[in-house]
Amino acid sequence: MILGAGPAGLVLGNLLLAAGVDCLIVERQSRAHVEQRARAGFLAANTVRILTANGLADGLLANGQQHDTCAFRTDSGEFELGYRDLGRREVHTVYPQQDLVRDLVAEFLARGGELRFETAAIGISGLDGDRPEVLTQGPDGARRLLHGRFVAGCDGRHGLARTAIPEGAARRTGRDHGVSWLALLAAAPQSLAAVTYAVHQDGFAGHMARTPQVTRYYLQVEHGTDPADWTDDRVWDELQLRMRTDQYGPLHQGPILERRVLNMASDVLDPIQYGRLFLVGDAASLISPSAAKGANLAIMEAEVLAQALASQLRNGDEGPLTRYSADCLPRIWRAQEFSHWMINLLHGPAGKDDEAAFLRALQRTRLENLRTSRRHQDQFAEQYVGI
Ligand code: RFL
Repeated sequence: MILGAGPAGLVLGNLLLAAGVDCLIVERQSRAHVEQRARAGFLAANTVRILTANGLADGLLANGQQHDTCAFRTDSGEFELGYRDLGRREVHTVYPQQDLVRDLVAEFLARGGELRFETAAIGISGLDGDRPEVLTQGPDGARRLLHGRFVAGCDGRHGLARTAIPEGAARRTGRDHGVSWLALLAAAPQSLAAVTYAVHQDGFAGHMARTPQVTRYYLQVEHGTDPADWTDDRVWDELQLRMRTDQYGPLHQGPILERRVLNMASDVLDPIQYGRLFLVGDAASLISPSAAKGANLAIMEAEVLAQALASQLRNGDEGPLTRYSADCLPRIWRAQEFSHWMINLLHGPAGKDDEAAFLRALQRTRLENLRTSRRHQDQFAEQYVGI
């Protein structure tokens, strides 16, 4: 039983079907909702490898764009980091998450999988035994009790699965980074060839390609900001200021299609399994979008869990399932460490006091290291484009 039809649940479901393991996905939202929910866009090479090896990459190979460079704009100028120039073979593939979800839903159904939309998991029990149960509520309000051998909690950060682990059986550590981003989707083509991170005294601004017609932008805003306060004109004025368009040329402008405030927060559960329950993706570990790792981690964990479940169900080998958490956590922590480093790279604290000035000087030094030192650039590229 798989809870959630995001990247984690859909990749897991597709891989299980390919391995001859029966599974059922329940998803709280409608099909239209999950197929239109715009989130991630940057897929790592390892993610593309998993999707390609499992026949799930036709859409992204046909329509994704390859990106091999990112750029930084600071008070002291602009610099680019080309990962290929830094000796990396890997690139990012830019493919909107909602398009990937649409492809994965279609493939899961084409493989004969059962996917119940508008059906929420509302209770999980029996995780200590060998026949766990999930209570669901469907669109007609009817409740059904599902039985299975295992439960995969792929239901994201606000899902039910992580709350089903009994008190004391897993430790949650986490941090609110004290920073918020206004996440914007603009109906405008990308203005810059590369992902661009602008570090400005008024706050961070980011430019990221999505599709030929749509570009994602981010603006650092105060905690508690109401997105409705940010009119299209205000958004474009602020983007132009922070992206320093007077120095580097204008941005292609268009209507803002979506604006939402993200509070940058991260957490990790340890372990990410309990009895017959296994957590995957955001349900296991929430990661701030500062380094674009969340969907990638979700897909890599789904691969590990699919292989472990197949070993258990087909060969009776419990080892990989027992090790699931230990196998996934080092990669989760490497991604968390890099995302946290990126947060410190992109955001200096506001304010005039000595501590704020000290932290801003450290931030400038980090950026300067990245601009001038090949060793820093190599390390950045390794973590940015790979996991
Ligand atoms: P999801 O995608 O949240 O899917 C969970 C699904 O579970 C459903 N659900 C339930 N279903 C049944 N019963 C219940 N009780 C349920 N409760 C919840 C939900 O409706 C949902 O469909 O989790 P998953 O699969 O773990 O995938 C995680 C990714 O979605 C997430 O990490 C990324 O979007 C993060 N992220 C990015 N990641 C990248 O790798 N690269 C990026 O470029 C990137 N950019 C981003 C991002 C996240 C963003 N936001 C909005 C947080 C950009 C943004 C703006």
